[in-house]
Amino acid sequence: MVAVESVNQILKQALAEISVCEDLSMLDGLRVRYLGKKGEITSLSRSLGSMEHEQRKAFGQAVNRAKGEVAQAVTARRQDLESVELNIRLAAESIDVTLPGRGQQRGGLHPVTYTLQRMTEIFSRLGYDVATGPEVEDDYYNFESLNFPPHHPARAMHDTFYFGDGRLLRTHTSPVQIREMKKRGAPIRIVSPGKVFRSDSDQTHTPMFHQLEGLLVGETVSMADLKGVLQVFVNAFFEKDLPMRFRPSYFPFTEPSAEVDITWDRGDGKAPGWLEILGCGMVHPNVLKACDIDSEKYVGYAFGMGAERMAMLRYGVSDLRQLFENDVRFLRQFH
Ligand code: 2NL
Repeated sequence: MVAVESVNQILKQALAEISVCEDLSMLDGLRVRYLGKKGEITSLSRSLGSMEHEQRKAFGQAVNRAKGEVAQAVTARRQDLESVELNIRLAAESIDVTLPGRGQQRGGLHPVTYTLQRMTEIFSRLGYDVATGPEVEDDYYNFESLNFPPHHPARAMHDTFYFGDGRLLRTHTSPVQIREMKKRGAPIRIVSPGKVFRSDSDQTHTPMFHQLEGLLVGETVSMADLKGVLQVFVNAFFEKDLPMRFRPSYFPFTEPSAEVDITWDRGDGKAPGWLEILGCGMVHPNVLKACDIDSEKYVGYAFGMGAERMAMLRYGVSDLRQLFENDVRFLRQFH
């Protein structure tokens, strides 16, 4: 029975190796080593021919049992290893659907942009067309056509940025309205929002700011119409009835000219004071003439106001510089 003992010995050895095998390709190597064509157990069958009947029967049974047990052990081990591998993959690829999302930041426009849009829209609803034009202008469109005499001190009021070649950065959006009057003639009703530039920089002035100008030219236009329209605008913009007053002023391009104040409660307990918010007047006949509009037949009013000032009043911003720092913690509040 020595032969059967050796089969059991190989079987024991095979089962031991299979039980500790840790990977699938090694396991297949073991299968080939024991059960393959030239495998250790397969080879045992070859010695059957030389055996006596009784011994052969016992040996054959032992070999067959060994083959069966090894095959079964390999299959069982393979299933174990495959399930371990699958669990590792499932753990690695799992998605925790309860985790919070990454979120999406919402963008928005600058408060001055919202304000300029709001100002423009109010006049749009009143029937004004919206006109825009170049930020780089020349002396004619920025000054001469607007009745600024050459070398007149009023030009100094505007602290102009010059390029040195005759071009300049517009100091107001009036040039846009000059271009529109020349193009379309009278009657006309427009507003021109946009960036303007003045070489001026301190706590209350920035070298670039935004403005909305308005212009209406017709056959029967009066200062009373101007006052009415501005009162409607102010009430719409601030969403309440605000007392207004007109103070005489001077601009080269309007005559008469006025500055407009509203009453404003600063919220400091003191009585509300007057606060200047815009300049306006009746278009000077020389300006109409420069635009080839008959100044005997037509009259007009015009006004201009700064958007930063209006934004500060609307949103309660106390320092102009906050509008230019672009600190997102500040800007986010206006979305
Ligand atoms: C202010 C004052 C003003 C105008 C702008 C204007 C335009 C044309 C003709 C006549 Cl084409 N006038 N614009 C008139 C009066 C005042 O602006 O303080 N702006 C911030």
